[in-house]
Amino acid sequence: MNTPDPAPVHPAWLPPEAFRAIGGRRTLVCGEGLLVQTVYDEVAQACARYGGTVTRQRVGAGTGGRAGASGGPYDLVLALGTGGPLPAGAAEVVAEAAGPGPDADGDELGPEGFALVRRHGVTVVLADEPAGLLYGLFEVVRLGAAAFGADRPARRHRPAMRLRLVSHWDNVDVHPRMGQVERGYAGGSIFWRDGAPRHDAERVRGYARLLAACGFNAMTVNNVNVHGTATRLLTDRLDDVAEIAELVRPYGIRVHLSVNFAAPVALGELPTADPLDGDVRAWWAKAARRLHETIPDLGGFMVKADSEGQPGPYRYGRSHADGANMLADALAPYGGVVHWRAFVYNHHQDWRDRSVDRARAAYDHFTPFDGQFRENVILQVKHGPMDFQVREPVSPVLAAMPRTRLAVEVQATQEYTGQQRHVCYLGPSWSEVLRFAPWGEDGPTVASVVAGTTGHGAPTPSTGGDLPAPAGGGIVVVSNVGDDHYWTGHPLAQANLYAVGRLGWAPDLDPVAVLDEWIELTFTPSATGDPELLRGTLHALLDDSWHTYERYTAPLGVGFMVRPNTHYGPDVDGYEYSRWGTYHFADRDGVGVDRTRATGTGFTGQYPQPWADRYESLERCPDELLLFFHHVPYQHVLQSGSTVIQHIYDSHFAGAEEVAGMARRWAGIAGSGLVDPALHARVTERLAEQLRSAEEWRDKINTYFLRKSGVPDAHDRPIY
Ligand code: GCW
Repeated sequence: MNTPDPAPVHPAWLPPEAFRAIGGRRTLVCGEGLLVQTVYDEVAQACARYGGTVTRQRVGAGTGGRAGASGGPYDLVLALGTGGPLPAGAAEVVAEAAGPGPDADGDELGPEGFALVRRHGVTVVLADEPAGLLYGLFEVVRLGAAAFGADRPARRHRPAMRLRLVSHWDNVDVHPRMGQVERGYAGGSIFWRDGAPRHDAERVRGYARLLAACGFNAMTVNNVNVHGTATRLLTDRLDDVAEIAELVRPYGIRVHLSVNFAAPVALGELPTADPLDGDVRAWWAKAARRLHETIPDLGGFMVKADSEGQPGPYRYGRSHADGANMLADALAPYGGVVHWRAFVYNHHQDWRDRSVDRARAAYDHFTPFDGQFRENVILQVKHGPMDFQVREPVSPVLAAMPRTRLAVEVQATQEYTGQQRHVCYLGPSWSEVLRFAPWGEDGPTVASVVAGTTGHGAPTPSTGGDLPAPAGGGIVVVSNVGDDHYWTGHPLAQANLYAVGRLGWAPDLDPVAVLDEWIELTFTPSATGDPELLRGTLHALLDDSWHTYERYTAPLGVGFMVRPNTHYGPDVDGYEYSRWGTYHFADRDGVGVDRTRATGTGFTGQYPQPWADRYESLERCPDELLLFFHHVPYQHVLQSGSTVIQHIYDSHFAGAEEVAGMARRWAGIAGSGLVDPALHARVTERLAEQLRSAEEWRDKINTYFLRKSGVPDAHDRPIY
C-alpha cells in the first residue's frame, strides 16, 4: 500500500544549503501559534546543520506580556508585533520596522504581511500574524547572506492577492483514460493511489513547505472532474481530506475540496440536485457543517458545473448563480468560499455552424449574472477564452464583471505546452496576463481585478462609474506536481510552480528576476565550480523558452493544432472537424478565425475599448494574435513586414533551431559538477525529446501550409 519512494524527494527550491545564512547565526523567534512554531522549527533545523542558535520567546504565563526579554545579541529577530518586550538592540530596530516603510500606504500588514529591516547588525522581520512571520522567514531565505549585509530600510511586504491556490487535477480512483492525475506529467498523485490515500506524510508536508516558500496559501486535493470515490470525500471519506489538511496546516496552506454538483444524487441520497430544492439545500448545509466540524479551516469548494459532461444547475433549469449561491449559502456560516469555474461551453459543436464560437462562451454564459453571485462566490476564469493555449488573448470575462469576485486560472501542468518533456518557462506568459490592462494602458490590470483593488482610485470602467471593487478572488494554478523524484517530471518545470506562486504574491515582479531567485535557491548553493556559468546556462534555456515553444507550434495565436486526446505533438487538422469548437479554418486561400464584429463571430465586441477596436482592426491587431481574431490570406503582410506564410516558415525553422541550441548549451555543462549528474541526465533526455518533437512540429506545420497555400519558402529551405 504505502510504498515510500526509496530515493529522497528532490528538495527543489528549499535545499538545506538555502538556509546556510540563517543556520549559522543567532536568531530569536517571538510569538505564539502553530505557524510561529513552524518558523522556530525551520530555524532550529538550519541551526542544527550550520551551528547557529535559536531562542524562542513566548508570551509569559500570567504576566500578560513576555516573561522578560531573552538575552541576545541576535543577528535575526522574527517577531510577532503582539509579542511584548524585546531584547535591547532588537527593540529599536523593531520600532523602525513597525513604522511606515518607504513604500507603505498606511495599511496594516494584514494577516500575511511582514516588515523587514536591517539596522545596527540586526535583521528584523515583524508580522502582525503568524502567517506573516512564515512568509518573512522565507523572504530571509531568499535573500540569503544579503539579508545580513548592508543596512536595509524598513520595507513592508503584503501579498497582492489574498487567495493563491494550487488546484490539483488528482483523481482518487485511477481514471480509465486520464489515469491517476488528469493531465499530469509527473507520475502519480502525491495524495491518492488506486482509490485510497497514500499517507505519504513526508512528501505532502514537504510540498506544503515548498508552496509556502513561494507564496501559496491554499490548495485543492482532488480533480475538478469529480467521479467515483472522489464524490465521497465530502462525506464518508472526509477523514482522508482531514489528514492532508493536518499535514499542510503548519505551512499556512488551507485545503479546499472539489465537489460534484450532483453529489446528493450520485451518492444515492436524494432524487434531485436542484439547487432551489429545500432538501438539496439542507443536504449541502449538513455536508458543510460536518466538513467544518472535521476540518475547521476548510477553505471551501471548487466546482466544475455544466462543463464537459459534468453535472450542473442547467439540468434543473437553474442558472449558474442559483447553483453557486446554494453552495455559498451552505459554506457561509463557516467563512468558506465557492470557486465556481467559468469554463462552460458547448462541446458538441458542429464546425459548419459559424454562429457558435467557443471563445465567446464564458462571457455569454456568465456576464448576465454579474452582481447576482454571493460575496463568497469566486468566479474562476481561465486566463484565455479557449483553453490554456500557448498564446491566447486575455479572457474578456475578467473585464466584464465588476460586481463579481473574480479569480484568474492558469495552468502550470503543461498540457498544451510540451507536457514537461519540453522546457517551457511560463512566467513571462503569466506576467503578461496579470499586467494586461483591459481598459487601456492607464487603467487597472488583470492583477488588480483579481486582487480586488480596481475600485481603489481607478474607475471601474465597464460600468463607467466608480463602483467599489468586489473582494478579489486571487489566482488559481493547475498543479504540475506528481510523485516524480523531481516533483514535476522535467526538473526545470519546477520553475513554473515557483514563479506562479511569486507572481500571485507580487504580480509586478519581473519573471526573469523570479527565475533568477529560483536558480539561486535551487542550484547555486550546492553547485561546485562557476555559478555564473550555471546561471547563464539556465537562463539561456529558460528565459525565452515560452516564445521558442510558440515558434515551433501553432502560429500567430491560432492554437489547437495538437493531437486529439493526448494534446501532445502536432496534428494540424486533428480537431478541425470535431465537436470541440477549436478550429483554425485553414484552406487554400488563408487561415484563422474571423472573430470580428464586422464579418465574424463578434467576439471582439466582448472587450472594452481600446481592445475591442484594436483586435477588430486587421492593421492594428497584434501579430501574435492575428489568427485568433482574423481569417487572412497567406500573403497578408504582418506588422513585422513578413507575410503570414513566410512567418510560419521562418518561425518554425527558428523555433526548432533554438531548441537545438538549448540542447547544445546544456551539453556544455555535462560533467562540470555544476548540477547533479542524475538531474543533468534527466534534462538531457528531455531536451532530446523536445528537439525531436520541435522538428516534427516544424515539418508537419510547414508541409501542411506549403501544400495548402502553394507558396514556396522565400529561402528555399527543405520542407518535409
Ligand atoms: O484543458 C481541459 C483539459 C481537461 C480539463 C479541462 C478543465 C479537468 O483537457 O482535462 O479537465 O480543461 O479545465 O476542466
